[in-house]
Amino acid sequence: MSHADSTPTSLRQRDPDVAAWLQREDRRQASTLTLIASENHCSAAVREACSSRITDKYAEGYPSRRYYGGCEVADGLEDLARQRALRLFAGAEEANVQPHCGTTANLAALLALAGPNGRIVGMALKAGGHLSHGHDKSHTGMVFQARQYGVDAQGRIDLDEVRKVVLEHQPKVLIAGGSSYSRTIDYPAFAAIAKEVGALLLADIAHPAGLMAAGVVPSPVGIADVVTMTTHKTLRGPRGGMILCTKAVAKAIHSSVFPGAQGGPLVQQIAGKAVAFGEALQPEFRAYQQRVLDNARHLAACLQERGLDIVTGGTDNHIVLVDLRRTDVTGAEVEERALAAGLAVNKNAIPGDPRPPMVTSGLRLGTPAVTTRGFGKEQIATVADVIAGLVQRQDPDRFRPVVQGLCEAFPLP
Ligand code: DSN
Repeated sequence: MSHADSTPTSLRQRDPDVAAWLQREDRRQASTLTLIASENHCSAAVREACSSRITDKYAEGYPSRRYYGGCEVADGLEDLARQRALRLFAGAEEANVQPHCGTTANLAALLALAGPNGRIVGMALKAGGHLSHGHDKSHTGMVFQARQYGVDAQGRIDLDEVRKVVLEHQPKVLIAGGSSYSRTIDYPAFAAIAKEVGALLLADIAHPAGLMAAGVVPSPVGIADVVTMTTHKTLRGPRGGMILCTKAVAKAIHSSVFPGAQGGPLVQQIAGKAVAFGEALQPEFRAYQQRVLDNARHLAACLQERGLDIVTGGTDNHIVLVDLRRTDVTGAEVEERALAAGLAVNKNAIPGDPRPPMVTSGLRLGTPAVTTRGFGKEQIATVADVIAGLVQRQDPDRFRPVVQGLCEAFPLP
């Protein structure tokens, strides 16, 4: 028998340490309700594609223009993913499915559109934006001349302020989108502001991409010059990024992703994206996204009934941002207590937060993952009871059985 034949092939036999950690993660996810707005549970088919042998393949370049031989399968998968992406986001002219993540997608897109040291304007992280929209700790705040806009006292984007910042700064790129903004963004208004100064509009839809693909909330596709996103949040695909754009900027975008920002694409992730886009083209996906939205609205209403404040008073998407300032607990404390009860949530700055980012006065909740498990309004109301109890400093152990019961009744896909 050859050496290769006798080598154990299963991960458990070959590397019990790593296998044990991964098993532990399986158990953690199964016994935890994920209410982190940026997380979801992708299908077994997506996971199978991502763990396929094509992880071995180098495919620098683009389909039919690779720097390596043997890329015919990589070409087929990338073409399929791009075609499905363009069907899913009708109105987009070009798709690039290679970005490894949302931040890479944003950096590549901004370098393509603004160039090094170019001027950009985006929403401040503390107002609900994202690090990669020009925050000074992000390369986007170092490589570009960035200015930021905030939100008004109610937590909503103030288009007059956006216009004022844009007129003053004269950016090459205006960014619309965020990571903890729960209200509809007026993309036509953003496009009009960008047009006034000859800027291009970049819409970052990392969070609501799935809701937009399903048509349950308004989309910037067909309005913005470039749309960036991640594929693993509401879109429920594998971890990764994607860029949609007009033909006018496509050449610059593609060469900014490769060779500009990345080397070989993660073809196994592209295969997973193709699977996820195929799933998202099915009618069930629209029904799922409608439930995500309905559940988020119900969660906001239930929390308000239980005396909690919600930033902006509600939500138009999958995010519910709880304002804890009128309570005597911080975001960090509730995050820790929730975990003890079996809920994964994240502390989050709220607009005008007086506390530092590792403490915060807010809690960001999201419904994509629990909706994938099958939650409806009744289960969402139970979750609201648990969160309200934790904010009132009730013992987390008291809630563990009810959370465990929900986990068992609504298993992972
Ligand atoms: N990690 C993403 C989120 O949680 O929204 C942002 O990068």
